Amino acid sequence: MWSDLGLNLEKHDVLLGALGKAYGDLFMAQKNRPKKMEYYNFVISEVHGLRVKELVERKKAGKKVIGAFCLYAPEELVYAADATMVGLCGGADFSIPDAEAQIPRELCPLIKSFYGFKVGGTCPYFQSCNLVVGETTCDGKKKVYELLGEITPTYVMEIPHRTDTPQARALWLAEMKAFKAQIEQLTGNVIEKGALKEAIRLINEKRKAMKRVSEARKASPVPISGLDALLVNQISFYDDVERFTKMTNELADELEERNRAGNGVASADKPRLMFSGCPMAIPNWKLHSIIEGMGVPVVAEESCIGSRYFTDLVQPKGSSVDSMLEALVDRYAQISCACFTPNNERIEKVVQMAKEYHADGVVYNVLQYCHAYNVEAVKVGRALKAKGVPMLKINTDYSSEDVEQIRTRVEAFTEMLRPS
Ligand code: BJ8
Repeated sequence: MWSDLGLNLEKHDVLLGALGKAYGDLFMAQKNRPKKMEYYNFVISEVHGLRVKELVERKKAGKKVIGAFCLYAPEELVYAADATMVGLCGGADFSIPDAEAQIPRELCPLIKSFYGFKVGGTCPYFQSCNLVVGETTCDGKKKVYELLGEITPTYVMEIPHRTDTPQARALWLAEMKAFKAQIEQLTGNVIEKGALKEAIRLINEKRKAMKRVSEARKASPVPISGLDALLVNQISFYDDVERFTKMTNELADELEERNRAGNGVASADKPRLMFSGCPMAIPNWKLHSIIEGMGVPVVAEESCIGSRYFTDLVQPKGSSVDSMLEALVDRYAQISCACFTPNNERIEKVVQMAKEYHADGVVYNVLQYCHAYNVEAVKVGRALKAKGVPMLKINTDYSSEDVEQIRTRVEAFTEMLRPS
């Protein structure tokens, strides 16, 4: 199967070895983990095994696999056409040298990581895709999609950078329709209203399950570590949707039970930190592992691999395809990525989340060269300060070189926080 996918087997083995070791060191060493995390352990152990086999089998049955790099790719349309979507954002340092051999070093690590996975032939998910869908969000991604288009079929959605004008709304609807047509052409399936309604239900249920897990983290003591919650969010981007939803609801049941019993993973006298900023694609566990390695729990992620993915649901107001497309636009326009301007909704959401999750402080993650999140940190920090919530901004990449420096800064930050 691996050679059929065109994988670089030698490099792929090195990657799997490193991933397995990091997972064992960081996740399996945690104390008092929820029992239902066993499922996610299993998914990771089979991350480049069973799940890829499922995708390959679907393809053999004539179905299509579509890769995406951003929350703005409307997955409901993909599932309505009986195709499967997988997230391809790169969170590994491992693939960056392959990227840097071809594209500038001065780029966000998330972009270099996914590009490196493709040119190095080391990601079976990338290799399984019939099409990848990019989007016009940040400049780095836009330009790299042009290069990606030279080596793999790539479709780019135009995402308006404002939501407050009728022109932006019209563009969004037109792009939604164009994407639908593209998916229909690729799959040979016309998206009918029944299938679209069912796909909306499917993805809404998945988001609701993830939201239940997130809600449970408002309790003190917190019933699940930030690392485990982050892992659940990371896995949501490539696992089978129905199975993932079922298992995540079971995890949420266990967390709610833990909360009733006061059974937590961190001492209630520790400060609670909220995470905000750039996404942490799998296997980027860097900041969470540093913070929680000090016994300080991370209780929420205001991030695309976090709240921005599951907070808003699609709410159809009618049953025609057109009205459901409108509902998709309504929902997708609510994702407050820093690539938007103005982006006051995000500032308000961060402040609101810090309050709801009883966060004593916010760690703000900027991936190197991500200007959008870096600049927006000014407004976020100001708004949090006005509510008495301190923020620590960390500018980092995927290397381990700055781990000790970050640890020292987080230590100093948490020492001045008082648990609420
Ligand atoms: S909706 S955050 S997934 S664009 S971190 S690549 S912005 S330079 S990942 Fe993103 Fe969609 Fe926005 Fe979310 Fe560019 Fe910044 Fe890198 Fe980023």
